[in-house]
Amino acid sequence: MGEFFKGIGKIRYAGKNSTDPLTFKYYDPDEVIGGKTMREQLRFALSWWHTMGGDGTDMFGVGTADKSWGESDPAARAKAKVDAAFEIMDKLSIEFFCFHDRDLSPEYGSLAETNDRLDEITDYIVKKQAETGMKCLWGTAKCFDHPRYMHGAGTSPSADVFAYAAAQIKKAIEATVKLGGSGYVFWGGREGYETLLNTNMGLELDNMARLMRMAVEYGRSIGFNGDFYIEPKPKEPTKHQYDFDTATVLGFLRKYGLDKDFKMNIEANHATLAQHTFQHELRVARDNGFFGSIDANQGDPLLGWDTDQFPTNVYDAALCMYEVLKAGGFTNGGLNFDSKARRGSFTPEDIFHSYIAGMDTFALGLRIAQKMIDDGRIDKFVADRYASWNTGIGKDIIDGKVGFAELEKYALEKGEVTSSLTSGRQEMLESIMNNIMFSL
Ligand code: XUL
Ligand code: CO
Repeated sequence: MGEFFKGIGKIRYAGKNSTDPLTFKYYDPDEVIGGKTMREQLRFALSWWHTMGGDGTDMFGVGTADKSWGESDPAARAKAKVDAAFEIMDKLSIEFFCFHDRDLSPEYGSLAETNDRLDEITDYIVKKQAETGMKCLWGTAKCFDHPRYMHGAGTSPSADVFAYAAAQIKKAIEATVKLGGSGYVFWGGREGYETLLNTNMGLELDNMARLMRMAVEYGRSIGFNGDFYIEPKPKEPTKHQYDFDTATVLGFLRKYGLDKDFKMNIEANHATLAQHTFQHELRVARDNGFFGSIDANQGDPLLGWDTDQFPTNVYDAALCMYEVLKAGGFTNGGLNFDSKARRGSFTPEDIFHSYIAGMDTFALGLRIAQKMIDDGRIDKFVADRYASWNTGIGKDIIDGKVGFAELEKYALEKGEVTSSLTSGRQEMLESIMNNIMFSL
């Protein structure tokens, strides 16, 4: 096995004054922030699909980057991909990876052969994991690219397609367990509809829940004790996707009794496609006890689709890490870069520049988020803003001691209440945020 990235050594932390682009300026894996090392707080993961397979192909043109890893035969390429992925992870100090079944090994003539070939690759990965200590963050099944899934997988009108998807997911869960994965993701790119004129939405959602229940039952029966995740996204490729956003998914999970086994995998650009901020989606998950894992990327505010760019927006990363720290940090989850270098960034070094940019952005985000918490001004402002709920009538409402009759009496006695209001101080808080960010 040769070296794929000759001339690129191990990327080291060189501090913020370094001008060497192939160094980390802010990610110092062993530095302790908020009681844990940065590597423990951030749990970075490589995405097998964009990094190892994505060659820049788009609707208007063929790929620009060579992701053949020197092999034309699919099986040899799948194995070379493993070697290249482990080299990238080692050189960037990334300890986790995420995969779709078909990223690891493609489809062959029959499901049986496809499964056998996948076993060969996962055998090889297990060997590499034993040598290096690299871990699997989560696995998933690619139930959206093959034509059989044109109308959905779990929500297909065809029961045969549902059965095929179940078989594929069964195998993907087995692969995840074999690789020691601590998560299993459902992202429903084709689980939705183009028009309700041809769609039995009620049956499709019931069936999606049936598929997820079977996945939980099977996963638990073979020793998977990690988290199942749903990764919400409102649209693209389907016009309307059922897992629209975190709030919608919560309603679904609770309706079907799946809420004990599932958490959220929040993707930044999916949040913005749902017209939410990244922080909003994380807050909804955290407040409901469903925070799990993150697909870190960013969109382009001028484009209405999922551009999956490597994250460089430090403001968003700081607010994200603030939610992560407030949620108690990651347990089974981590920060997976579901991000791809731009089509014009086609050279092997661009993989390294992209990850360095994303990892440094989240390292800065972590540093700032911890500072926001230590500084305390923002948390104190919010606590003071809601102080009326700690005593008096506010506490009586929370304690269930009063109803409409008592509140009417209180309001009649009190008279006009505008004097109880205080300023929301948005501009002051945004200024404090800038002060915290730029005084690092
Ligand atoms: C697609 C997307 C997927 C999931 C895994 O928008 O984010 O790559 O992360 O299927
Ligand atoms: Co994703």
